[in-house]
Amino acid sequence: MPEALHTRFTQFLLESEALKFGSFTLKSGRQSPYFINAGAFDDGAKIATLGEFYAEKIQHEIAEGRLDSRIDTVFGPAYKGIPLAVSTSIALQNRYHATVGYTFDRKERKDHGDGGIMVGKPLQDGMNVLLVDDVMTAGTAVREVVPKLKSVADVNIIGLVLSVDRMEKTKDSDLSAVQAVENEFGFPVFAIANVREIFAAGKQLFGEDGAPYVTDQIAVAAQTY
Ligand code: OMP
Repeated sequence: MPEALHTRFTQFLLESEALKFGSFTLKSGRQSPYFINAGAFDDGAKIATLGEFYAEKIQHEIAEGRLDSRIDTVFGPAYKGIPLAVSTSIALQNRYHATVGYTFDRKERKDHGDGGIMVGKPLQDGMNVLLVDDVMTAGTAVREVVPKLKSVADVNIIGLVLSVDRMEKTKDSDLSAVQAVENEFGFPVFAIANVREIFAAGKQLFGEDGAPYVTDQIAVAAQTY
């Protein structure tokens, strides 16, 4: 039987050194003993593999009936979402013969040429848009980008696919940030892996005594969810 998607993804995160242990200050100001850096997928081989993980997750969720099979464009918020949207649309084409667009936003409005705030497949009313992003902690990034998309066209956002769900709780409820976003916007959020799966797979890959430093770090990091 092939290894589970999240186990293969954990191996890829570790090999690419995208999963780091130490002391990190997050965007939200929280401290964390681990950090997922999507910037580590910095060559053609890694970004192509990353796109294949996204495409596999998307196909799986479509097959399970949790995600609409009609995707008009994959949207990745600037900047880190740009290579995600592009590599995912390439992988959907190459692996699954599914032709979908890719779209991303400009951080600053351009006032010459086409003058738009979006690049790639133009957004139009009624289009099915699938969001992709790297990591969700508090959901700040997605809350910024949804109104931006809606200001351009009345698109249907059919879901959000992340690399990693850090499974962090919101400040004022028992919900995780992912659950809060699902409730707030009414679309499903999927992650190729969540931290619980990553740390479980990490232990399995390293063995209990194979790499004490890593397993100790995993134990500390696991206390955050
Ligand atoms: P939210 O927008 O609050 O959900 O935070 C997620 C963003 O924080 C990501 O898009 C990254 O820019 C950054 N981040 C990581 O990349 N990896 C992490 O492990 C944690 C964060 C973070 O700062 O929370």
